[in-house]
Amino acid sequence: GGGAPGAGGNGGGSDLITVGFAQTGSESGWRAANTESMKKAFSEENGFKLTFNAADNKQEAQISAVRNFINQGVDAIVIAPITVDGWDDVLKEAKDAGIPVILEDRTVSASDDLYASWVGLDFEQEGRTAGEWVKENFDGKGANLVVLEGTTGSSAALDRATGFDEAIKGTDVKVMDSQTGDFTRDGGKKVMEGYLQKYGKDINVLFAHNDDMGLGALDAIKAAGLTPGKDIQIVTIDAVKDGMTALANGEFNFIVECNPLLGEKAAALVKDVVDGKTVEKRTIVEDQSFTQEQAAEVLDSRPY
Ligand code: GYE
Repeated sequence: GGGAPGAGGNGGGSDLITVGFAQTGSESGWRAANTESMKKAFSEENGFKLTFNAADNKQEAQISAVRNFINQGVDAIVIAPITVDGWDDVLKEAKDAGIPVILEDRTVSASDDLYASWVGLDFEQEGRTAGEWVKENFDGKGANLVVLEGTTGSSAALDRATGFDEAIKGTDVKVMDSQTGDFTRDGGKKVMEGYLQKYGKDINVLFAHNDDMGLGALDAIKAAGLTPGKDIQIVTIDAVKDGMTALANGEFNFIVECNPLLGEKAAALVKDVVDGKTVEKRTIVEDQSFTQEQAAEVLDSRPY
């Protein structure tokens, strides 16, 4: 926790907007890029005094971080909610305290009058794009697919699964198994080891809800004597540097982008809300997708 900068010779900071940011944790490369983007945008130079908290992927820790921000009486709270459910009470507490809440990245199931605004990505569309790639490349060939799901109960995992399942519906792509790897490399590796033990060489496609789990799975696949990208084709989501490198090297086959650079948009929303301006309830940031050839072309110019 902590991280609030000290008085930096700018008059004690009374003119700065105080913001508490409750981040999920540090589970992935995407998260590292998102945290950096947020810290940069919520800098003193830009008129903010940020208190950063990372909850190590634990919902209770994240909720208590938000409660601490309410008790501190910050001007605004930003949350990247780990899971969709469980937010009603603490969001009501913030509302009663007159502290506006801006969500970034993932969504919540709570009523949208409990927060001022959300900025993030269309996770369902990301899943659909991944599923359409699988459909195009495997329908009619009888694919045996396994899934590495993101954090259970997170909107990113739930919506990606919905979009993906919709896209492969009615095809002869068989989903052999689907388990959570918690969006981490380690989780992806462990779950993939289990899949390989159980299904062996029958697996020929892997859909990982993020790059990091796909990268962890690469270790398991190689250890099993198989060639990733060939024996098992791999589609992931995020397009962080390590994922794009694996794609350019032929170890991944397709990546759907998920843009982590949400800091500036979140900071602009906070500023407007604190100034009493009306803001959009939802802001969706556009994503692209990449083949192996496209990854090789753009790799050097990727900012994260
Ligand atoms: O895809 C994953 C991260 O919520 C969009 O969380 C985010 C996801 C991202 O851990 O890498």
